[in-house]
Amino acid sequence: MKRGISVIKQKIKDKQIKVAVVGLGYVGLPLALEFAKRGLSVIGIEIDKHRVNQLRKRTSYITDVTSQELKAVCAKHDFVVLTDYKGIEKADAVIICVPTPLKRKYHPDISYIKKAVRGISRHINKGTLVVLESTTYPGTTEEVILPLLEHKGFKHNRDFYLCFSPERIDPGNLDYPVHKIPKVVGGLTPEATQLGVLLYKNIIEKVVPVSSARVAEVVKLLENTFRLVNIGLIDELAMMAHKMKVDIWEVISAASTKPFGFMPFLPGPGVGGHCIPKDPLYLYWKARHHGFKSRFIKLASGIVSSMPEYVVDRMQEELKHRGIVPDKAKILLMGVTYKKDVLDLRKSPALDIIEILARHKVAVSYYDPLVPYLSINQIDLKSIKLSARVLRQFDCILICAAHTSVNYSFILKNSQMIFDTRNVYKRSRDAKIYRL
Ligand code: SAJ
Repeated sequence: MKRGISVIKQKIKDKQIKVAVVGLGYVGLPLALEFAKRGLSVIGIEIDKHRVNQLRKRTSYITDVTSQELKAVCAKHDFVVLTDYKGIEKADAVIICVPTPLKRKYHPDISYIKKAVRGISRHINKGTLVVLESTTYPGTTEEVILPLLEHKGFKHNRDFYLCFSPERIDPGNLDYPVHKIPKVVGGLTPEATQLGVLLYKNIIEKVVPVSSARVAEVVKLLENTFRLVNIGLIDELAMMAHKMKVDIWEVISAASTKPFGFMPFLPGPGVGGHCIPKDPLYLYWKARHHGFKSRFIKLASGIVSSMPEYVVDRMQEELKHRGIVPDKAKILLMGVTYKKDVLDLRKSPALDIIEILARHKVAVSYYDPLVPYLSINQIDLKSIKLSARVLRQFDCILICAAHTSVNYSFILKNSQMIFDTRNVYKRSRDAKIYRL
């Protein structure tokens, strides 16, 4: 049945469309639930059978989605979860939220996108709107997805409509749930953009159309490259300030009083997570194909990647000052996730630090209330049971992630030395505290 743009447009306006969300991770699941909560029929397509079973048992595996919320939405609304792309046959709109990791040599890995699009193309009906949300290099939508969907004689802007709309989910940020985060949408044609805008207006307060999918792809990469470059800058200034015997934390706090033209970033033990270390390298890689070498991205990436080594060197320098042989020291890492209060170890600098210390044959333990055990390469560790007696056994407590649930005055009272990479102890002049 031929479905021109007016048909799908009317269906979206009448909230009669069925939305398929491909990939039910930290982006796809909240998005799927948001559409379902607004009364649209939602088909979730997830290839991980374990996740599908959990969802069917109404058990959430995403921090930002509670099992209670999942139960409530599924009880009241129309949200089915499938492992097979056959579900696409019933969909009027398909949103792709699959991972875009890096391969070796920091090259983009869009194999998940390709696999998803091949599955979709086998079952897509004429008149369907397809939106890619996964963060990727500029040109992916047009150069990779379009040909895969046109393969069986489908023609863009006649048989289907294609957009890019960057995901902006911020895990753990309760101030900005999905519907409050403005959504950028760029289609391969104005008609596609218009449909994308109409679709997201069902769930998001502010939708921002842009002139093309390529612009929308670069918007997301600019946002995260901006963060990487500024984190690299403040990490470098922290190293510089230490040499100059200037407290970088006081400098940042005072600079932040400037009401315009300044945005504070904080030094840290390195940059982890699934976005900031990776997204700028997608841009760097594509720019190289256009004969442009981004010095900023390369430099910032290099600086933030050097922070774990720098933190270990600094800590060992301070241990020496206290008459302790660094490689004989007993170290306790406090907080191993990539940032505070988020249960996510992906590219966490704390893991790099553990590996560096292990290479020095240093006895390293960790405590993290969110992470009961961890295993990296051949190193298997369990989070220690925190007590005054145990704390006193360590020559240095190295704070890498400052979870709010930890009692830092208890830690201070019962430790011999603390290396604080997150300025937990702010103005404290206690002689046993060292900071970046
Ligand atoms: N970091 C610093 N100093 C800073 C900020 C971050 O060292 O001033 C470190 C963090 O400790 C962490 C890494 O950088 O290891 C990334 O931190 P992040 O705050 O950027 O958090 P992410 O990785 O969760 O980034 C996400 C991104 N969201 C999306 O891509 C949709 C990012 O665009 C958001 O701006 C960010 O959340 C956010 O603001 O929380």
